[in-house]
Amino acid sequence: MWSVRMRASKEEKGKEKHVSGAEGIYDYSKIGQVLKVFLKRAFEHSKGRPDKIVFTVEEIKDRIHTISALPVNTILCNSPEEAFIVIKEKLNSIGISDKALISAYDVIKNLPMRGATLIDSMTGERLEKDKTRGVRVSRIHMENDKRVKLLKQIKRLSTQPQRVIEAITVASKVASCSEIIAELCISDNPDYTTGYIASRNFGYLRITNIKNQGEDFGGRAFFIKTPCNLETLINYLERKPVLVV
Ligand code: PML
Repeated sequence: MWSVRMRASKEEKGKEKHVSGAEGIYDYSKIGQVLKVFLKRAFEHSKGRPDKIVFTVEEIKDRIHTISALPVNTILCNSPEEAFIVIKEKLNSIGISDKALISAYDVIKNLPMRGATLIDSMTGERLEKDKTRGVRVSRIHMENDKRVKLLKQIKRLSTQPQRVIEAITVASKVASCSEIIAELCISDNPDYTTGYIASRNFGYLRITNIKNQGEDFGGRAFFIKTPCNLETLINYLERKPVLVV
């Protein structure tokens, strides 16, 4: 099997700005077809035309772990303020401190990164070594039958079901780590205002109006139970192939 990944970006004010990305795990015979789909996607993204597209096609040599997809639910909120109250209540109830939540929001709002920040769930301290890159969850794929089932469930709930499927795939891998208590995600797409919190306790909870239309901040924070072996955790998130079923 092969990991196929695409990352599209454009230069803005001298900085490389992320436009879109895609990835999956495929049989050798599907690689050409997948590359075409990913290329089309890179050029048709609402965030504009990229000026750089990087493809990685890499043979998977490790065993592929199979994990279950998190169950999906939606909480309707009318504003980011209301969303924050719901998120705080849910995260506090599983042991994440206010300090940690505030620290996560601060990074997501003010320090744009491609990857996720790792936040100590008690002290709020940032734990990732590379604070400009963050941690990137990779080598993931949702099994086709599961994808089709979930698409049926969410197609009336989201204008962008594909985005939701990809987010559930990421969140399921993240939630499969015992060192991570929960995740908070806000899309960096200015037109997409639904975010989520996810954990093994309450599954994948979509939160509407987590930010206002037009705001272009966004990112992911993983709340970590310390002490933990960060190197092993990051290696699993970034490098271990996982199939979500
Ligand atoms: C992103 O990739 O932009 C984050 C996606 C968040 C999806 C939230 C949802 O609608 O379930």
